[in-house]
Amino acid sequence: MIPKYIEHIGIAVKNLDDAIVYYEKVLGLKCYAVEEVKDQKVKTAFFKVGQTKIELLESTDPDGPVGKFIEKRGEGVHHIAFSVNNLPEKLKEVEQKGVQLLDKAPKKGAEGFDIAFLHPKSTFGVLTEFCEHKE
Ligand code: CMX
Repeated sequence: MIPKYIEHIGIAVKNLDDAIVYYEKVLGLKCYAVEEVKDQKVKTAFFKVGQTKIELLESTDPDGPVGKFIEKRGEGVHHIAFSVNNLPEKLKEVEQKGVQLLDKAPKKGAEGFDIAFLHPKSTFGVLTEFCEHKE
């Protein structure tokens, strides 16, 4: 079970447009995509930093995962996403090692990735995503 690299870091923000200004005007990164992921109740904005991306997440529903996160913990780092090969197999493997899965099977995420989350209570407080891009 070796993740290939950190695919992205998800950051919960109250307002996508305000946060994009910071990443573009202060850090000098370029927002190359904005996409709504209805299934996850978020609107996302992406920036490339080398091989890794920053994914900004604005909630589209106060009862969605990011809406609840901001209500409870405020803005900030929401999750870390590892790129993996053979996602269904990797999920089985970590489950056998005692990790609680939030998704037993992959779902469709932003940018056409297959994604699945591991519960932060089994991963030392870090909501962890595995993702796989099928060419
Ligand atoms: N990182 C770390 N801990 C988190 C967390 C996060 N992102 N979100 C919630 N928690 C903690 C809570 O603080 C809480 O801790 P305490 O019990 O110590 O208070 C615990 O996890 C359980 O939280 P909860 O409020 O009872 O449960 P929620 O209903 O908020 O659900 C979670 C939390 C992680 C199970 C849910 O957010 C989830 O299923 N997330 C996966 C999907 C997701 O996050 N999608 C958005 C991003 C999609 C994308 O990138 O496209």
